[in-house]
Formats: sequence, structure tokens, C-alpha cells
Amino acid sequence: MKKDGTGWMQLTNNKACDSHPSFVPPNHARIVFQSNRDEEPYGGVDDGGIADIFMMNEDGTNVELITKGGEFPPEPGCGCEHGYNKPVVSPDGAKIAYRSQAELHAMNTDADGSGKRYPRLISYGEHACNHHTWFPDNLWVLYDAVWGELVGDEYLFEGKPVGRSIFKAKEDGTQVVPLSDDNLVITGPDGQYIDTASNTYPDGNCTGWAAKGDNWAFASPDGQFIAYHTRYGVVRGQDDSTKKEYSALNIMKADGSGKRTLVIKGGGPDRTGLDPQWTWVCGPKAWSSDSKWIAFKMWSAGSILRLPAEEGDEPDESEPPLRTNGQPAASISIFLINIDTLKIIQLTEGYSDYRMWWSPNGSGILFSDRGGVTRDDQQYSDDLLVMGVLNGDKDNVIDVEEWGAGSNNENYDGNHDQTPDWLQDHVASLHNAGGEHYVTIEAPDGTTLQGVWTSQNPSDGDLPPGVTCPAGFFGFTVEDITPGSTIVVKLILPAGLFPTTYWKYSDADGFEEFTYDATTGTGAIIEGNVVYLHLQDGGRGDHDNVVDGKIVEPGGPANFRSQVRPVPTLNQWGLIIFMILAGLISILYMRRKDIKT
Ligand SMILES: [Ca+2]
Ligand SMILES: [Ca+2]
Ligand SMILES: [Ca+2]
Ligand SMILES: [Ca+2]
Repeated sequence: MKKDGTGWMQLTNNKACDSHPSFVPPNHARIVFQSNRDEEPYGGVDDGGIADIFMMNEDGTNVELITKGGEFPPEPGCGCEHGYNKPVVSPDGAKIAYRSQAELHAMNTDADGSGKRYPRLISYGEHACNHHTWFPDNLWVLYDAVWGELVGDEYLFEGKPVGRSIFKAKEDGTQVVPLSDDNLVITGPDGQYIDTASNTYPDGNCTGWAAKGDNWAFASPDGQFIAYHTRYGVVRGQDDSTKKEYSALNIMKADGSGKRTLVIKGGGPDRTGLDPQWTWVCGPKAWSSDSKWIAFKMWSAGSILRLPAEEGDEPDESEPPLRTNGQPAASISIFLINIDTLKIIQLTEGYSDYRMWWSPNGSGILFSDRGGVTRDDQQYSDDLLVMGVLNGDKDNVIDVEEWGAGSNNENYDGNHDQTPDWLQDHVASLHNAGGEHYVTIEAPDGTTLQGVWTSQNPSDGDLPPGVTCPAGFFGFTVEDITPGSTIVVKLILPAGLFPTTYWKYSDADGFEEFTYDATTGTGAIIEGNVVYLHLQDGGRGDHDNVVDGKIVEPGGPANFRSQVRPVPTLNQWGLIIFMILAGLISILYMRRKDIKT
């Protein structure tokens, strides 16, 4: 359907469960999905209606079963979730990560000349792999899983129940890296272990899985961070009992280091910023295109009542999480948080909103409104909605990020041209990586500033000796310039920050100082807190090295000088006179004090 909800068309129409669709990049002309339709038995062997993975054209034609033949033998399972399921297409469209027997696999999207897609097991030793998402590099798949020894319906490690952990697996099946194994035995932030039942399906046919622990890992578009959440309790007991439970939204670096909590019951890491009724944060998260904000959902306190799927059905009260019955109906709202400043913004209120997808250019969030507390009394099941416009220009920096350091000033004008920066294609205002400083980048009027990003250090290695970049690095692309021309881009730092030089980084040349060269008219000229970058398309300062009307720039202001001027030093006699004077003053002061008392 179109962004305004019109122009939708039905792609499949049958009694089977068709789910988990995704477009195949880069041209998005095909759709991969999961279905338990029975029409395609394996070489005459009926698989009993378990899930398989299919591909079709974007208009619903040319449906092809792709988990077929000797490479994909019929799989045991129970219902729609088993067999070959949950296909997720890689960002480049070349590979599909999926589940089979609750383990994580990958295959090639397109069959080769001999008709093979080379399915491969990429997880190993873990159980109940779930919630898999691709890393932006197309090489790694993030997922959560349980490992340990299965005793009864719980997995134990050194005798204690373990929760879910985050792992990343290489798509060729050669490597698995645990990212949160330090969190295997789950304790709450208060240090107490919370004993909860594992979440076993009541029919007993499928292996139980522990819901507590780390779940739902999503990498930021720039590949620097992984957002995930931790459940400190189970949401759905088999006996429907109410349990003390809460959860957190966390973040870590891509290598698993630097774990920190962004949101926990009541708001930020210090549990403020939101009404304490907001207790449960979970599920899919969506990153803004500038990798600075995360959209997440939270449950308010209250009882959960899901409206009937069809008129005449009984209301279903079994949906998680369990709340104290008798309270007003709970709602689920969508929030944004800035990963550095921890600023929280509530986007929706009073409904049951969940499952967000943020468009790659940052302009809007697609989400679902499920039955229960719904925008439309006549709706009994889930609706899809889209929220926009969250990025009013082309710089890749979302509107609230451009609204000043506190994300609360719609008129913020960092380059002082009387126009709010969020409305300007050639101006971007944003925090540096780490969030300590708020800067403005201004390209010439009439050009467009695109793909703005920040990083503390774009290289895996250290900065060169003697070079410090306390504000980190800034990357951007300036388009719509005269091919071959030299432009000046202003990097406006906060007042009081005085860099003395500017360093660039590229994969090809590593770090290099960008001093001003009068012969070519290129390089950095620094006046106070403003860096004037003289960049030539296809020449010095353009990292694409091509005359194409476009300049690609990553670099950072370096070696800040103190804003404090050196204090004139006293010679020895001056120092002695100063000490005598200071002594006299203190004696006088003490005497006056004596007189007063
Ligand atoms: Ca913007
Ligand atoms: Ca402006
Ligand atoms: Ca802007
Ligand atoms: Ca260029």
C-alpha cells in the first residue's frame, strides 16, 4: 500500500498462514515469505502443513517454494512456526537467514546453475534460536538463544537456570560469537535472582523456551551499536499467575563491549523521565537512519484485554504481559530515545501500538495497532499505520535531533541564517558521537547535505600519537555541486571548543592531517570554534576521488586548545610579596571576625 494507506492490493488469498514477508533488495521486485500452504508436497511427500519459505513477485505472481528438494528435507514441527520459518533477507538481498528445528540457518536467495541454494547451519550449540536480524555488513546475523543443559523444561548452567543471550553468527556458518554470555544467569538490577517459569507451550509438543534474558537484538544502521532488551521475569506463566516482572532496553557496541541500560521501569537508567506506570519494554526496536535514536514500545500498567478477532468470539485475556487484573486496560505506546543524551519522546498514546519499522531514509515509522485498545471501535484485529514525517529534509538527521541539544526547540538555527535547520537540506545540527557536544554542519546554500554520520573513531586502530579528537569524527556527502568545483563546508562547534587542526580518515589512506594548502585552495581553516573545510570535488578533501558533482567527507577536529589563557607567572620576589600580602589580608580578616563575635 501507499504511505497514506491507499492503493493496497492483496497478494495472497488462501486458508494457509502466510507471514513474515520481506522485500528482496536492491530492486525490491520480489517478496520472500513464510507459509504452511499444503499445495506443494515434497516430491509427493505431504509435509503435513508445516512452514516453508516461498518467494513471489511483488504483484503476487510467480510463487515459488524455495525450501524444496534434497537440500531441504521435510522438517518435523508443530504448526506455522516450525519447519522452515521466519525468513529474513540480508540488506544486500543475496542471502536469507531462517529457522529450522529452532536453529539458525542461512541460504542464498537465488539458486545457482545447478538449482542449489546451499542451506547451511550457522548457529551451533544454542537452543531455540530466535529474533534474528542482519548486521548491515551482510556478513553477520544477530539472534538470541539459550544454551546450557536441558533439565525438565529449564536450561541449566552450573546448576542455575539460564536466560536468553545474544549471539552473532557468520552467514557462512564458520563462526558464532556470544555477545552477552556474561548475562547467562539472570539477576535483576537489584542483584536478586528472579525465579520464573520457562515459557512452555501448553500443548507440550514443542520444547520450552526461557523468556527471561536478552532478546531482540537490532544493529544500528551505521553498524556501531546493537540495541536489545533484557527481561527480568517471564511475562506469561502457564498458570496465568501474576509475577513481579520488568524489563530493560539496553545497548552495546557491535563487539559486545560497553553494555549500558537506556530504559528501565519508569524511564531512563535512573528510572526517571517517564511515569512509573511504564514498566515493560520489549519487542522489535527500530533505529533512526542517523543511528542516534531508537524507537521502542512500552506497556503501561493495567490489565491486558485483547478484543475478539471476529465478532462473536470471546475476548482473549491471555496476551502478555500479565498485569494485576481489575486495573484499567493497559496500553502500549511508541517512544523514541536518544542513545547518548537519553532524551525520551513519547510518540503515540492510549493505544496498543507495536512492531515498528523505520524507513531507511528516516522519514517515517510503520507500525501496527493491535486489537484491544484500538483507534477504531469497529476493528477487531491488527491494523497497520504509518507515522511521518520524521525527517523533513535530506540530511539523514531526524527532525527531533535537529531541534537543538535538548531536542525541544523547533526553531533551532545553528548556522544563524534565520531558518530552522531541520527544514534545510544543506544544514544539519546534531550531537557528536557520545553526545557531549552539539554541532552544526553547513554546506553551501543550494547544495544538499546527505548521509550525515558521527563516530568516535572510524578506524579500528588508535589515533596517531599526539592526535586527540575529543568531539569525534563527522562524515557527510554534499551533492548538487558543480562538478570539479571547490566548496566550503562549515563545521560549527559549541562556543568554547577550539580545535587547532583537522584530521581526516579514509580506509585507503588511514589518518591524515588536513592542513590548508594555498596552491590548491583546499584544507581546513580554523577560526575559534568554526572549522572551514575547503573541499574539491574529485580533488583534495573528496574521498570518492571522482569528479561527479559530489563530495564525500569523513574527518574530525583535533587537538583542542584550552579556552583559558595562560596565567602570567610571578617571579620569586613577586611570589614572596604576594604571600606576605595574602598573610596580612588573612590576619585582618580574622581580626574583623573577632570584632564581630
Ligand atoms: Ca533532518
Ligand atoms: Ca539554519
Ligand atoms: Ca537539516
Ligand atoms: Ca566526488
